[in-house]
Amino acid sequence: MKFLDQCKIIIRSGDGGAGCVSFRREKFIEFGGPDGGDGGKGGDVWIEAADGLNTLIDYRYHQHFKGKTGQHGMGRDRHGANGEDVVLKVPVGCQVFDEDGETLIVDLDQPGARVRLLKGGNGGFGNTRFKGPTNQAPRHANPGQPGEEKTIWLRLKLIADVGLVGLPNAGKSTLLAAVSAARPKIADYPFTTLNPNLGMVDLTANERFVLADIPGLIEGASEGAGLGTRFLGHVERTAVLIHLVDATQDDVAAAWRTVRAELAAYGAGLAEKPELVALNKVDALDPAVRDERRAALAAACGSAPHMVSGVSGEGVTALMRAAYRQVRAAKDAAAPTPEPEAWRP
Ligand SMILES: Nc1nc2c(ncn2[C@@H]2O[C@H](COP(=O)(O)OP(=O)(O)OP(=O)(O)O)[C@@H](O)[C@H]2O)c(=O)[nH]1
Ligand SMILES: [Mg+2]
Repeated sequence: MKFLDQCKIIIRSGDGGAGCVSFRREKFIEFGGPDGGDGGKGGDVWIEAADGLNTLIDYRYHQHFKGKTGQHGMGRDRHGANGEDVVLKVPVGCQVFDEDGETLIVDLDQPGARVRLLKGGNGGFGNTRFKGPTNQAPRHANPGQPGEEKTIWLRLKLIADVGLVGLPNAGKSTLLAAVSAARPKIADYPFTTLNPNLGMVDLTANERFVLADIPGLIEGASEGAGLGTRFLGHVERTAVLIHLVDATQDDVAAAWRTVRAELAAYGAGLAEKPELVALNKVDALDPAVRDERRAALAAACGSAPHMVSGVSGEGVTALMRAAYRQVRAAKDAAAPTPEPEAWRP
């Protein structure tokens, strides 16, 4: 399935139905009086976060959504039927922005979250409603209220617990494939990954988290170089970033700094997020080079990097455990689990 994480759509709520002008006419009943019913309400436009969706591709070819018009009122005091609502189903993690692309209207970060974006127009009053002591036979009714129209942006920010960042070819996709059932494309050239990939990492039956692999970052990505930094939105909500540095390059410290600079330039709190630095592809180095590169990277980032290899599996479990600890800590901080009651006989 194609992946699409941003699109613009036009929504419109339904117009209200018009009220009716009608008079009661029956044999032997003189001056039957007004009996025009009200119009029905126009359909609303709702948006709902649905489980099981992971792209906005449905909105690529269908961009206009309109609530139905309410039915007009009818004689004999019959009310028009309300117009049907439209419900836009989007993946969990979708944000809705105003036409300017910046004003956040709603963030659908919980499955089942449902919000009304536009309200349908009210139906107009029929002439029965205008009956009064002075005007007992009103010959007018209200038209229905028109619906509203709006252009909105849908932007998907995937929900993952841990994000993988690094230069192109750092081995991010290889690592994701090593620890989860995901099968991302892996190849020996930069920008193999064009869209984010998610994988579920199962440490034990109840210790699991979602790992996101995103395209590589290069120097100047925040100014649009390479694939840019837009896909960093998919790791904005993670608890921790795993920063992979390819150990087979000469200057590992510079590689680390380049990616850090791009994270800082992107903003949105990515630079402040906990980071696990990992020197990857250590299987390809001889011990002397290995120690030298580890020292160079440690000096740059200020902590001992994890030594891992997505190919041989070395250090991978320890790295995933460390990531899981951060995920756990972040979850506990968000919603502290209540202390179990002490058991007393
Ligand atoms: N020796 C060795 N090679 C690796 C390791 N991990 C990845 N590679 C190789 O490095 C190359 C790039 O791997 P990918 O996993 O596609 O790298 P990526 O970071 O996802 O790259 P982009 O998607 O282009 O950003 C591939 O040829 C892999 O076989 C590793 O641990 N050891
Ligand atoms: Mg990749």
